[in-house]
Amino acid sequence: MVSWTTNRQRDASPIWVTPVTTTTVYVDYDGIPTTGPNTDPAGNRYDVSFAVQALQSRKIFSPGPAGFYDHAGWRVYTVDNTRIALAWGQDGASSSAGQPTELDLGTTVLPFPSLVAYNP
Ligand SMILES: [Ca+2]
Repeated sequence: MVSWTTNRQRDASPIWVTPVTTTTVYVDYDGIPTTGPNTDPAGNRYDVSFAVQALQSRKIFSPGPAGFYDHAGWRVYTVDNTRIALAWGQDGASSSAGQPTELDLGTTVLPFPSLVAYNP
């Protein structure tokens, strides 16, 4: 009999972000710009931000809680029009050995620009 156990005490598959130029990357965990503890220069509410150097690969981990490391619905953005590339995938440095259900998956994150509308 095989016992399948997984270390669910950390986020083994973070979001990876790389900006074209040095910028601040903002993360809003629920994707709702009217909620969150902080306010960006554009007036949107967000959860955390990071200063990221040009072409640096920065990992962004889910805050949890343990066992529920979910990135669904996150909004990752800049406010200075800096283009960023995002991917989601396993981080070998944050993974555990012998974790059969800690899947080695990954994908690019497609950009969805915000709709800007106004009444002239
Ligand atoms: Ca929010």
